[in-house]
Amino acid sequence: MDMPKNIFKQKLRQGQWQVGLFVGLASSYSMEILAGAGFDWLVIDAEHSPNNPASVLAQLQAAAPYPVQLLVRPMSHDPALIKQYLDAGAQTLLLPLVDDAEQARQLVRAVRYPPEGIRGVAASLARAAQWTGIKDYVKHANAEVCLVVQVETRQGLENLDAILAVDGVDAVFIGPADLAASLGHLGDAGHPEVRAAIEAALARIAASGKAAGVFVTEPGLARHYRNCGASFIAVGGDTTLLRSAAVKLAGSFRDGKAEPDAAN
Ligand code: 3PY
Ligand code: MG
Repeated sequence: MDMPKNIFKQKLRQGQWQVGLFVGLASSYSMEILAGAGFDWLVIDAEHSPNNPASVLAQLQAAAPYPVQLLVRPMSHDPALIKQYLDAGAQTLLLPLVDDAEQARQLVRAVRYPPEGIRGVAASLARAAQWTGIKDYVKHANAEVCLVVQVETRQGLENLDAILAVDGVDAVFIGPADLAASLGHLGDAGHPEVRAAIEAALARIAASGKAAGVFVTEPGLARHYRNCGASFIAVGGDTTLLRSAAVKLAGSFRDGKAEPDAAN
């Protein structure tokens, strides 16, 4: 079997518009529903959600038959954890809270085999390598791995140009919730200062030739951020979709008004 191409990475390089969803329910069963829903990409969240390499593996397996690209967001920059997700078959990783170029360089090293990096080698134990079934997996792996770093703090914004200059960083994704908190506007990602910072960051990322991404839930804002330079966006999360649909349904069968959706 030949090395599977990383379609998400190819499309990032071509500047193609890709729409995705955060997946936090930590269930291979609901993952399969989402995998067939029509998104370009889904990111399995193991930063905030109760996921681990075993539960992420089950979700990667559930989504595999569907035409959707899978990303994994690890809880930390730990190279040992990164190695497990890559071996489980994640080709694209979304790393949270990348604040400076040195962190970005260490992440590039974590996702690559030597001599460019430090990823440990055990193709016989790796689903990604089809347990040696993929021809020359270890020789092709570095080229197919896609590294997306999240810039979502004041420090990250200050160091954005240096982060963008790191070879091996394929894209930068802005996290509005953490960025708002870091800029002194906890819980208010729509604050004008946060919006302005996101707009400026997207333009800088796009001007650098790397792909820019952002989390956004309003269609109008998605169009606006696309005009600012974003080429891939997350438009929500499975937890929020389930909750809002459930609250709406429950409310529609009561006399009183339905509980309003939470802001975050
Ligand atoms: C954030 O908003 O902080 C995220 O990490 C996801 O968008
Ligand atoms: Mg965040």
